[in-house]
Amino acid sequence: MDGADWGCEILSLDVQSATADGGQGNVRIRFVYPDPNPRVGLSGRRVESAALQLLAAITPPEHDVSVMQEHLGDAIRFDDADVDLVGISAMTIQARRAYEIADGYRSAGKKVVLGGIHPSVQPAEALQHADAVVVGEAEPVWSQVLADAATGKLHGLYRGKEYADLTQLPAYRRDLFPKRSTLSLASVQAARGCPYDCSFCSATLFSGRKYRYRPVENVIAEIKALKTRVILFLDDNIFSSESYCRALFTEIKKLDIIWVGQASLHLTAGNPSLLKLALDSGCISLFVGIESLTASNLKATGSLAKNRVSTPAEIGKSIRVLHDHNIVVMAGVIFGFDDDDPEVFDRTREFLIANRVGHGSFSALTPFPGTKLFETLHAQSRITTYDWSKYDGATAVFSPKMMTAEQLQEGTRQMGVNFYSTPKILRRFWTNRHHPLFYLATSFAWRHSNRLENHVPFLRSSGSWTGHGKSSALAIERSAEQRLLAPADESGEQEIARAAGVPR
Ligand code: B12
Ligand code: SF4
Repeated sequence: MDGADWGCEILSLDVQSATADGGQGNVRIRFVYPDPNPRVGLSGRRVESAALQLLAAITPPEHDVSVMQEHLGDAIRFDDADVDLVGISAMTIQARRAYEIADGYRSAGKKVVLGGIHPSVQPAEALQHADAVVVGEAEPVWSQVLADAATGKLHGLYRGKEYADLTQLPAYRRDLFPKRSTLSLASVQAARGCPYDCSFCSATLFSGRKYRYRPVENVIAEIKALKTRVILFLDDNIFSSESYCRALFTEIKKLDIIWVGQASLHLTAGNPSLLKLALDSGCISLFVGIESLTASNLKATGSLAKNRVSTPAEIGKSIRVLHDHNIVVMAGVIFGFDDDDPEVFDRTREFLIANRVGHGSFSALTPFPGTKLFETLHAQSRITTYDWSKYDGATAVFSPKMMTAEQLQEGTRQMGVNFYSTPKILRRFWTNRHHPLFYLATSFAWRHSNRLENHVPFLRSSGSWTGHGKSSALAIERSAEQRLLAPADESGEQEIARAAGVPR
């Protein structure tokens, strides 16, 4: 694939010509997905990395690709002789381990490139552990990275001038990923982007405000090729636009599959005919980020816009519409907003139980770097640790306004334990009976993972990590004006590279 396909102005040389001219185009690439807690090997939700599957797919065929998913049990070996370039993916929770792995490979003489959401928002920090960092989506710059690696010029930051064109997105390369006995589902992405820009979320920052869609026929072709009956849509909101959804669901309906995804309440409960089409196409469960039952929190974070309902009564009514369509609801709830007092846990528990919500995903509010929430709390000096391995959604990493950090952490933990007690799972069964196997299997899996984490305290607290205080602060200072697309004059890149001590 040529970088020009993505409208990338950074490219001056493509891999094909590097191979033809110099005969040195073959790069042996190892993609790595780090386990945030490799010592216990229990974390990282056992889901295959879509990022690695896509990176493998956009790598031209003249290169050799291998993959290591540490969270699925692959053992990292730094001295592997058959590797030239190591590409490591990282969310914030994985950053610490990603840097350990990067340092290990570099000590063994390998070139390392870091990418994914965390290196994209903390590029100066990431550059201290890598030869190169890809800021934002890989598609616009990946051929340039490989061309530079092939000619020994890999260096500094790579950042596309435009978002990826999803009409060109290839199907993920799944052939490199051995079949394992995990719960992993085949995942497919139909669109990227989110217009809502909630203060605590990285999606809009990373993927832009505008939805970018893959052609329906490409999504359908990919699903057909998967030859599986169960699909997970990776989209932040699979109900992003009515016209696209109608076209997509109409085609999926012909395939005889079942699928799960994430959605807002607006185009689901607010549009029963579209919801009915989703049901007919095989939708069995939706993750709905209700975030909070307190309207002032929803207004303050901007997340009122996506669901368009704010009172517990309205939210409950919307959930009932989903239940009426036999959909198992997973409610995403975040605790620790400025208007959350210690009673918030009981109020939320009662609401979820009264509304027979099938699944709940409970997180302590986490100021991920690059988000508006991060900037606000950092400016208010309320962030208590910059040890990214604690940014796991379970640990309180800032001082909440109306409760203590301990109350936030313990209250969030108790929510999971209490919600997934056996009597409570069974009490919700009738409402969620339409998909009994799915409901019970996933409930007990969640119950197990909640209990497991409670019995392994160092899954929550992996010790202090002070070595990166300086670089974090440095990148944080820039975060307000940080953009993921390259500025026209590239002065921003030079500034980051200089700050990281890497001349460009
Ligand atoms: C699917 C998903 C998951 C899945 C699967 C993760 C997996 N194994 O791959 C599950 C459910 C397990 C999950 C869990 C969590 N997730 Co999650 N997840 C997502 C989601 C919805 C899609 C990610 C995805 O696969 N996209 C498709 C791929 C193709 O895109 P991509 O990963 O962005 O990769 C592209 C670029 O990033 C880049 N890239 C990525 N890696 C690399 C590497 C190299 C070398 C290069 C060059 C480029 C590159 O190129 C790719 C192609 O453009 C995103 C939301 C989003 N909009 O991104 C959240 C998201 C990544 N998750 C998030 C969070 C917070 C979590 C949790 C911490 C939540 C929690 N409290 O438990 C956990 C962490 C679990 C753990 N312990 O590791 C945040 C991360 C924020 C941050 N700064 O870290 C996101 C962004 C959600 C959000 N709205 O804020 N998640
Ligand atoms: S929380 Fe959901 S609606 Fe809000 S910005 Fe993130 S993806 Fe978009």
